[in-house]
Amino acid sequence: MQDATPTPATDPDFQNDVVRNLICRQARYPDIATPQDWYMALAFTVKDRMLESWAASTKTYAEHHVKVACYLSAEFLIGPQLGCNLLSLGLEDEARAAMRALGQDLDALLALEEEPGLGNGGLGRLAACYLDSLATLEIPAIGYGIRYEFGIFDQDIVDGWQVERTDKWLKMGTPWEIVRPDVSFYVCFGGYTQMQTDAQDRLRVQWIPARQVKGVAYDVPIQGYRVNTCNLLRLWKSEAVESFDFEDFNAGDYYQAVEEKVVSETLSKVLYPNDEPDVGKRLRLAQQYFFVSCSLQDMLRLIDISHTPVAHFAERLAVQLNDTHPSIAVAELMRLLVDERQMAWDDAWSITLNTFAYTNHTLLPEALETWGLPLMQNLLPRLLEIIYEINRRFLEEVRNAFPGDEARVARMSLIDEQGEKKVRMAHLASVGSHAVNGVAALHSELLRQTVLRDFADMYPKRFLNVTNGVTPRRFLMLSNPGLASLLDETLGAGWRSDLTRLEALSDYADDVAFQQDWRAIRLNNKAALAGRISQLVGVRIAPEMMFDIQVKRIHEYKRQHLNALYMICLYRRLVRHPDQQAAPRCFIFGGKAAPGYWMAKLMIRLITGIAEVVNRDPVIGGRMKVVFYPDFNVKNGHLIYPAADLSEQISTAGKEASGTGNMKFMMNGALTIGTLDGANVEIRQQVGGDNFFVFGMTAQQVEALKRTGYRPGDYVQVNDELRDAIDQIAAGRFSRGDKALFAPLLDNLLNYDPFLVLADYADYAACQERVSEAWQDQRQWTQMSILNCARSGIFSSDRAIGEYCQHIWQTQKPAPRL
Ligand code: HBZ
Repeated sequence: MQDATPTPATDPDFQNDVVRNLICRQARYPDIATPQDWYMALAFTVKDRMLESWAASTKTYAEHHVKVACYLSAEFLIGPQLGCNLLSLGLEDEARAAMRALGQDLDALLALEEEPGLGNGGLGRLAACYLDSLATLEIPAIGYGIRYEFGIFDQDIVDGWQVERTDKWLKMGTPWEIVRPDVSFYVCFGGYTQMQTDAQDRLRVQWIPARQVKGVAYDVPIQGYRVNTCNLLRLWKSEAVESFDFEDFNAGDYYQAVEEKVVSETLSKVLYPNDEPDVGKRLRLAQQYFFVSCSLQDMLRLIDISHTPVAHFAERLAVQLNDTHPSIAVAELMRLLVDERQMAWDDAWSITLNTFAYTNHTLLPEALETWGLPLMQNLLPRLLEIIYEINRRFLEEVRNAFPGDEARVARMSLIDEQGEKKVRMAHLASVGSHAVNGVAALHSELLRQTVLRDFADMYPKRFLNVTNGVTPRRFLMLSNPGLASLLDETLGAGWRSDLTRLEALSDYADDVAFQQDWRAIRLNNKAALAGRISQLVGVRIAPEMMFDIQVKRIHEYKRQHLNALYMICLYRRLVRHPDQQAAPRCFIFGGKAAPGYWMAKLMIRLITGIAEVVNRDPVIGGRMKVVFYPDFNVKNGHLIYPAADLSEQISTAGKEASGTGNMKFMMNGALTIGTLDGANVEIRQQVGGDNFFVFGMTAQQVEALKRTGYRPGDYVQVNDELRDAIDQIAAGRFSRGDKALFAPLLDNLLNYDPFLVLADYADYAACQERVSEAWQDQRQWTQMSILNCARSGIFSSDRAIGEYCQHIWQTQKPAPRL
């Protein structure tokens, strides 16, 4: 059976267009063109095709008066674009042939592409997956964000340590954006407010800013997969409002003008590289307000040009707040409606509430964003007034609903009055949104029970769950073409537009011939990764080993050090038993540490230290290897996910909101070793307990243990192997004899261990033994691998976006015109 996926007709002009673009847009002729020139020419050719599709979409949206979903996010980690766009347009073969005819290798050109690293990790990547699904499902949508000149830093590993290098993704220019000087808005900062009477003699507040910055739109087209729909990601670049006034400048004014230009342009200069908020960073708040204000002004512009009365704003636009980073939008929309459009407060509030919805991505108390009042007052004085007014009305509502409960009022207030006073952004987002969601079932439940409990009490219907999803275009079709073809041959192409159809694979799970094909593809993927690792870090790995992979940001709650402790145990066992051959394993890590997060950097150093010892130990031979893969990013992910046998998802239960790497691995046939945390819980439900290696305390047990007093040292006392591993670290075994190096890490573990690494250790190690045993039976393992892929369908971002559209945004694909 073969389902037909719509593939565009062949494109006879393709090759000519590449040459034309080389000459007219790159200003090069073929004989002297560099691979970079060819890449640009090819990318322009592809982008032009997308813009045709974009024009068709825009026309359809305008004619249908559709509701548009706006996704507001400080981060969009979109990854390399060329491969995905070729895939979506169905032009891969065409492009390959055209480039071959021009003497170029498509894969070499793809490898040249610099990815826009406009995000830190899961949250930014999720936003990118959602844009992909919105376009593919043909939902009218715009992503709004910041065009950082410098994205997330590039990571080098030097002498075992992380070294950050500036990400200059724009140095060769990017072919994917369209600058729109005509779409630009002014954003105010600082100054003061005053009362003023308007034309109708009504009192209005006027904000007299100290300075203004201009935001200019840079659009990145987002092509849907094999559909004639292309949406936009609109990123704002900051610019100085005025260029120099040469007529009457004097030296002093000139330098003042230059300085203002520099300050204004700084706003969109650099992405903050932390996956937790930067406490009190003025520039960060300015960035947030800058992109939010530009985006909302742009939405009002769209409302105006479609001749829709502003009163109908919420019927035409649904705005999703990706975490609290854009949550100042609640106050900004009120300002735009009340101050600039002279709307009554209650009417404006009703629009605001119906427009916004808020997604929370973390329960960690230290990660909940707050802004000190002095900073808010100084940078955004009018916004702070509006927040006070929202709060005054809101607390009145709380007092009415819970008379006499002043403790509750204090807990729920938008202003934290303890210590230095702060605005609680999660409260602002929850009060100003009609829907609040967590990103996995467990996380949404814990959100209701813990950080937003009072809000869930007050507005129970507002709270819902939308489990995350990832795009199968990038993370299966593009990065695992071998597997994708096998799926096509076996199931037809229907799975490409409906990933739940992978379920039909279950029938083949113990089919010997199919298993052989499955293993051959996986071995091929593993050989490719091994080749790359050998080039990058000089470690040679046999593709037949078990590839045990943990790639994600480095964080104590994600517990890379739990994995490290187990590696040491295993290493010590192999040293003691030189003849033991069982389950040769290669442990592969990747991920960036926030530059100021010392403990995370030390965790990297521990892993590289273990690698140094294990990989050079002749007694170990090929039985175990350890690799830290530098600079884990979206591009490197393409090679890594399809090559994993085992996916490590080992965060402390209750701490990882969802995880999305877990889904990418599963989709590619990796088995998971994981705690009952985030979306692991649902992954396990889907694949069944027999096909998932679960270990560790539950979120409830974690809380109970903390309540009763956790003593990490006790766990070391009763576990010889664990004690030995810790002793080895302390003795400088993995730090070239330096006994002091890891002391802070060990002290923290032995005396505090906030993420219960030691409490979960024994169960983790026992679970790893079950993994090794399971690996011995390759038929059984392959069967589990197939079942993991088969049951990954619901973790497609298409499913997640379907839920947002249905339950939160009330948006849909425009019906075809008759
Ligand atoms: O969002 C992640 C969660 O940790 C992960 O569990 C979830 O799957 C994913 C998508 O929902 N959170 C982040 O990635 N958070 C950040 O990157 C971040 C960035 C800047 C901040 C705070 C958090 O200021």
